[in-house]
Amino acid sequence: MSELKSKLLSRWLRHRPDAIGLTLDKQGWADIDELLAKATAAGSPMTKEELLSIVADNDKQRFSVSDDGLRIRAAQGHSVAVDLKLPIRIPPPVLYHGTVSGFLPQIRKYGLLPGRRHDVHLSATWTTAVAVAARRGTPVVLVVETQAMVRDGFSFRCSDNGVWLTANVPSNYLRFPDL
Ligand code: HQG
Repeated sequence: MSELKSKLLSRWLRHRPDAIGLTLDKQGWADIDELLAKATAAGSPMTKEELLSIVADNDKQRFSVSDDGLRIRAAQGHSVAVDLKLPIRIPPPVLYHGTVSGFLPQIRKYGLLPGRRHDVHLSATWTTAVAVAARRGTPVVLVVETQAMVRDGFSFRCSDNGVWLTANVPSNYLRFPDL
């Protein structure tokens, strides 16, 4: 049950706040009481206790609650127009991107593109990249030469839950496995 509710929260806070008549502020925050009232009115009732336990138990810490406890937002993964105002940070010298072999011809040609999300999502560890890729099929992990990208002026941000974000990764910064 809370799995389903967690998916609904992701949907409302990343992609479809309008599905329950919710408005996010420019930085992606929703008022918690308003969200609960609108979810209930839209036929998907959720209590504050349920919401807070979804936030606390979420396997990937997908949600952040504001310091005053009044607001909630998704840590990353939005398709709606928000600016999380995450600070620019220097990433580790390499990061990883998990994908599947069917996408490789396009990635070799165009590099990593954000698609419908705001940014390309990169993982700090090989293991995490494998898990991201496994959602789609047999994992293929690309190594991203972030040190060279920083040198060349690309900027990176890191979400509250440790996902590294950048606008795009041209293929010359990618190391492809020998398949
Ligand atoms: C691929 C989950 C063709 C890319 C995960 C990926 C992550 C291209 C797919 C987060 C391409 C996009 C993000 C290009 C990239 N041509 N395909 N030029 N460039 N791709 O879901 O990185 O559960 O938008 O390799 O754990 O898979 O939502 O991105 O396979 O953190 O919290 O296009 O989503 O987190 O897929 O996953 P996605 P992603 P949550």
